[in-house]
Amino acid sequence: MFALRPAARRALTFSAARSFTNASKSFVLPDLPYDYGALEPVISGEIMKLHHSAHHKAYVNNLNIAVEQYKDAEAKNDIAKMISLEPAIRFNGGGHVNHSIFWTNLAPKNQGGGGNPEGDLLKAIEGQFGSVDTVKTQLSTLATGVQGSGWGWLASDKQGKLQVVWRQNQDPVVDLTPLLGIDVWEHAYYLQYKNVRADYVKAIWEVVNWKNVAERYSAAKKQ
Ligand code: MN3
Repeated sequence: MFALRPAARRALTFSAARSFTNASKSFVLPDLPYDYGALEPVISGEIMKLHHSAHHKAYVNNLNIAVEQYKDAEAKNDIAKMISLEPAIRFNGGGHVNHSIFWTNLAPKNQGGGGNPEGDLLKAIEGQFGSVDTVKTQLSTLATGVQGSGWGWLASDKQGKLQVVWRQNQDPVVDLTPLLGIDVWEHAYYLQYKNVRADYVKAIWEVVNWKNVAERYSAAKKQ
């Protein structure tokens, strides 16, 4: 893209090019890096299809609507309207960010899902938690215990210190770099695991893509 001075860019934004500018910035549902049924028997194809094509898609659609309305309110200096849109941006934006990470955190067993981390991530886990099993247990316990809807995360600070944290609803992890998320909203497991969230959380380790988690860990330390 060509560079414009801020004033010129603003002028372009509010000119005839506006619809083009906004359209080019819309958030898009990412493709899954595997088929809907590829994580079976751990996560059913029916769950994956609904989760991706209906739930995640709705977050993306509603995020785009809210951001569009926010831009209009900003153009009118309508601060009250801008503030009123923040919860929708937080919820749908968080949903989009969280699920975009989640899909890549998982992989079919024949594409690297399951097993154990290697390299720097393995060293960090062993140094800080003692063993991979310990971090799995801590994250599983935390995620299983989230009241209502939310996420459990393995996250890192910029020094590479790992933390196991949870977030309510679709609140994204923003004070740390999220590495591995476990979605414990009922839509993520109920069709298959019914009310037994603990069984879903226990099984999901069989399809964790540790290579993706390790890449996120390396990137977190370079920020
Ligand atoms: Mn979900």
